[in-house]
This record gives sequence, C-alpha cells and structure tokens, in this order.
Amino acid sequence: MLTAKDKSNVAALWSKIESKAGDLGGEALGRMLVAYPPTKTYFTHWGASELVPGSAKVKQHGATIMGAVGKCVKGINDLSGTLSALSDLHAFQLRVDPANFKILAHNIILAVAMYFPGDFTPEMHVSLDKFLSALAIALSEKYR
Ligand code: HNI
Repeated sequence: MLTAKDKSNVAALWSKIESKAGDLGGEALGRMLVAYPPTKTYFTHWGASELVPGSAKVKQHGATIMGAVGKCVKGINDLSGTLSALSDLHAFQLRVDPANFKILAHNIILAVAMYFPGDFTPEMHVSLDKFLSALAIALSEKYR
C-alpha cells in the first residue's frame, strides 16, 4: 500500500523529472526491447528498423507512456479509475501479458536512476517502485 510519504515522494520526484519524462520513457522502452526481447512481439507493426533504442517510434511511444504515468501521478489516489480505459485497451485490443508491466516498470526505474542519480535516493527508489507496482496492478484490472 502506498503511504502518504510514498505519495509525497512520488510527487516530489515527478516534479524534478517531469520535463525529461519523454526522454526517460524512450530510454526505458528502448532498453526493454533490447534486454527483454519477447516484448518486441507487441510492436512488430512498427517494423524491425524502429524496434531499436533511439528510433523515432521508440522516442514517441516512450513519451506517450510517460504521459500516462504523469496522469497517474496526479491520479495517485484513484489509479484504477485513472487507468480504466488504458487497462481495457491493453487487455482486450493490445492483449499485452500484464507480466510485462513489471518489466517496463523496472526499466523506468532504471532510466530515472540514470538521468537523475542525485535525486534517486533509496527512499525515492522504494516509493517509485511501490507506485509503479500499484500502477501495474491497476493497469491489469480489466484482465479479469
Ligand atoms: Ni502500453 C499503447 C501506456 C505498458 C504495449 N500504452 C499505449 C498507450 C499508452 C500506453 C498511453 C497509447 C494508447 C492509445 O493510443 O490510446 N503502456 C502504457 C503504460 C504502461 C504500458 C502506462 C506501463 C507502465 N504497453 C506496456 C507494455 C507493453 C505495451 C509493457 C508491451 C510489452 N502499449 C503497448 C502497445 C501499444 C501501447 C503495443 C500500441 C502501440 C502503437 O503502436 O500504437
């Protein structure tokens, strides 16, 4: 469960990283595709040349994902409601195995640590990890 402290940590961290959120998302998505190659199967419609770190599609979609993460920072008290439509989309149209949400979350944490090493204290790490875990659970809700 996210404590009040987790929520304030996430809000504080987000205010620092928000202006770079698009870059962070591209970094995280590009790394996910390389380090966890089965995740590439969901993006084959982009074509092989785009399924690499730094491609236009990866940058653009990384920014899209982080836009949704930003909405979740604002909607942290109602993640299920905030992610309801996106959960539907991932469950019934995109058919993404929800196990992958944790893999992307791991890569987002990694990218935050890379870009903001000074702000990535152990306390921020644990709150960000708990927040992204809660986000992944909410994004999985429509699967059942
Ligand atoms: Ni995800 C599309 C948010 C995890 C595969 N995804 C989106 C969109 C958002 C989004 C926003 C755009 C929706 C729209 O067009 O209306 N995705 C998120 C978030 C997470 C996440 C917040 C977790 C933190 N998605 C994942 C994972 C995979 C994934 C882990 C697969 C491994 N998502 C997709 C695919 C699309 C997508 C595929 C469609 C891409 C496209 O080409 O339009």
